[in-house]
Amino acid sequence: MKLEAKEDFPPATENDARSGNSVAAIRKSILDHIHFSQARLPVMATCNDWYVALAYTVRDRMFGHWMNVVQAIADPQRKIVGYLSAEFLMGPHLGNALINLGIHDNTRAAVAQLGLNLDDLLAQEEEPGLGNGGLGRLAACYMDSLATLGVPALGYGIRYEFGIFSQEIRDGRQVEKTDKWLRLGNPWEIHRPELSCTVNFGGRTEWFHDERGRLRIRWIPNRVIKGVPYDTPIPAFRKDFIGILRLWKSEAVESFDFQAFNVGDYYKAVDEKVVSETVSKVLYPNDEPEIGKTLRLAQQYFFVSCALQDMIRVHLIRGKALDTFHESFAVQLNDTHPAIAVAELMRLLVDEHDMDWCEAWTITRNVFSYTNHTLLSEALEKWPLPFFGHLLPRHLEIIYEINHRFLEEVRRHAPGDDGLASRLSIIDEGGQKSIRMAHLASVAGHRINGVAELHTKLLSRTVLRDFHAIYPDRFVNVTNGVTPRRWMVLSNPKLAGLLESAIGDRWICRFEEEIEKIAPLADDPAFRNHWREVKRGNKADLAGLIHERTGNTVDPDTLFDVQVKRIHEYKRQHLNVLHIVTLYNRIRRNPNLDITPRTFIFGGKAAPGYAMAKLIIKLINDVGAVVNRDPDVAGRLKVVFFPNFNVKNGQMIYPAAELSEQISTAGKEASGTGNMKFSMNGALTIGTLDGANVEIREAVGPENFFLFGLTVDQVNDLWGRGYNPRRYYEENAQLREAVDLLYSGHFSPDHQARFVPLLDTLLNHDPYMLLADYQAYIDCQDQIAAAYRDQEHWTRISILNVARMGRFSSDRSIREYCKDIWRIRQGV
Ligand code: B1N
Repeated sequence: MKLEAKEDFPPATENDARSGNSVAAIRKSILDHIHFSQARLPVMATCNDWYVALAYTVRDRMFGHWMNVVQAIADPQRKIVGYLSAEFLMGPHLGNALINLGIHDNTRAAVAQLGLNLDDLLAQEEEPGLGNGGLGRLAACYMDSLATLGVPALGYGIRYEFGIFSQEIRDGRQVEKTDKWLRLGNPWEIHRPELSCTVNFGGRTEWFHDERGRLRIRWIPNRVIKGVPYDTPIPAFRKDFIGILRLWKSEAVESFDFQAFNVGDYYKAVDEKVVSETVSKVLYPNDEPEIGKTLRLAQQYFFVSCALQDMIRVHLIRGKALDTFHESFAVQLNDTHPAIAVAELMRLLVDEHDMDWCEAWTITRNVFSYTNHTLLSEALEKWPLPFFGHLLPRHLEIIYEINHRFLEEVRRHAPGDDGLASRLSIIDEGGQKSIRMAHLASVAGHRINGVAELHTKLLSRTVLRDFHAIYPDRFVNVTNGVTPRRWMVLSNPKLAGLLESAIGDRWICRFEEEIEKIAPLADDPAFRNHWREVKRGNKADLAGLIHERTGNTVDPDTLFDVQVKRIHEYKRQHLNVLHIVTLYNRIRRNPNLDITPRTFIFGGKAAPGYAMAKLIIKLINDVGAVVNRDPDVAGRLKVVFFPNFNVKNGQMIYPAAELSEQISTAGKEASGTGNMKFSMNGALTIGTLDGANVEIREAVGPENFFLFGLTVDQVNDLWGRGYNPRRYYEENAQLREAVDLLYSGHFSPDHQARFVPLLDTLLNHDPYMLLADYQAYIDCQDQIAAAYRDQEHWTRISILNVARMGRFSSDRSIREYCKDIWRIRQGV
């Protein structure tokens, strides 16, 4: 089907009064929205009114592009990507849209003519924090790249009413505040009630005879809710194209209200509404799953069912029969959170659309592929059987059937190997029986991918080893990437300007081919000077923000050493603290010591129930409090904890960083993506051979990367030989001195034993091998301190880091997904 623009309805064009991009057109449009959308007199308009009017002005300019996407979605020749993710950490839309639409400068001018400052309006936007960290932000970068590469894409997720909590630091501790991001409305989304879906829960299944006399199964649920989609356009960079982010809100189904009203039970009706709306109420703030949380499974099933119903609707609108569904859609499972989609598509095809099981399975296998984001066993999703069957009785039966047929295939493949069958089974029979979602995703997916080379290799040797043994061809690697639009052009305009003056602006969407053209300039002293000026400016900006947010004064002429990411023991923020305490001890011993002055900047949220992570936050703040005010330190060391690390704050922090801390225990960080953002902004990396660090080091050159620490093999070896962390403590005076000072209560005079749980863990178990890596880390940091003193050399390395980051654009990642996984031709 081709949607023709009828003559009576000419499409809007660039020159339209409503969508023109001149300063005058933008100014007029803002004023129109103040009047027609906000119903305000300009003199009475609040900052938020102006922000909303501007947001609508910008949104208007995406609707023409939207129609192109509708055309592509309606075109049966074009495959659509359905990206299923429980999280989309988009970050603020306005600044990004101005950049991608190419109207930033004209908008700034238009806003100025209205007597306003664009930065104030940008600051007004509440960030949609619908994700925890890397996984959710990756989904956002991928939406940007899909649009920019012209691939028709629908991102499906949940419109959480409350996103990730906002973090305040009080008395050095994390305090969580609910994130009321929708309080003042959301001008970016289009509410589409006519596309609502219903979703069932609970109840039971029963056999029945259909009208043709065949014996079939139907699901009699005991609860029905409605999913209502809200669409947000994700603009391509300077192309007439967008991606659609379609997020579902849960609501009560009208019929339920009516039933209750009929018997006069008003309160029951209202209660029904409350319970139904709970499903999309709040994002789970953990970056690993909590087992057996009904609401979490309900959330997953809710958005996945809506998404699949929606895709089937689109497919049927294309005028095609369901047996070609896999030609219309490639569906990516962003980790196992949406893996229930496998059973749901089978249910929709077999139960609702009367398809034969084998045919439905072939389609399902063709449609889905699965991305794994973690090897941590505690993070692999499992649902206890009784509990799963209670919420989704029909899906439990379907999973049993999938598993039965799969295990038959396994037994044919390896007759008599019952161990293999039980290791591969979707049902974990050991102890409390449960469903292993990674197995469900791996049985169905025609491709399984890890997110960095090392991670994919470890995945096929450890958690999915048996799958790899029987289906080696399903495994592929797609190393993560990040979008240079948000993470360079938007967040680091000074650097983008310098790059543009040197090599033009093609690097913004042809990053892989173009960015390396700055490499020769590493040898140009004048260019290096400009480079340093850019970094110095960004550091001064961040210093201002740090002062505003924390009251700390930091010196932009010190080395900015930054670790921002979720707080987790495996990420080893406390190893960084051990380095700080070591330097502090050296200064205490010799107050005149000539050391490279550093500012240590930390940021990140701890899961509210993760006591050790919260203690690490307190540790950073307590150490900071003592070090920052010690007169002997004389400003040579500063430690700040930047509160509420999120996308908006990240955009200020990455551009100002000079040293990027990527110090996880080898084998624990699947990829990392912050490591890429830092390096693209000219920070050098201190890192272990973990996740994408390995590839970053290869790309920038080993001589331009500060490597330390045990490798994955060495870590495993050491566990095998018997790891005794206390030995490192006893044999290393510097380490002992640091640990002892922490034990002594020096940094926690109000509560001497505060850090004992953390320190005892290090000395007795040390599951992340901090003590084993301590000396190598300190030695590497000492080298860095020396290297920083040669600013010409440091700048050279910084330029080469940026020049060699071509591979780490999310455009490259998406090209690989298109080719190796989705089998999609690229669009416009
Ligand atoms: O996904 C990122 C990677 O760069 C990181 O290394 C990885 O840690 C991160 C359960 C997760 N893995 N697993 C999660 C998030 C939320 C949740 O409820 C697990 N996040 C990652 C992108 O590939």
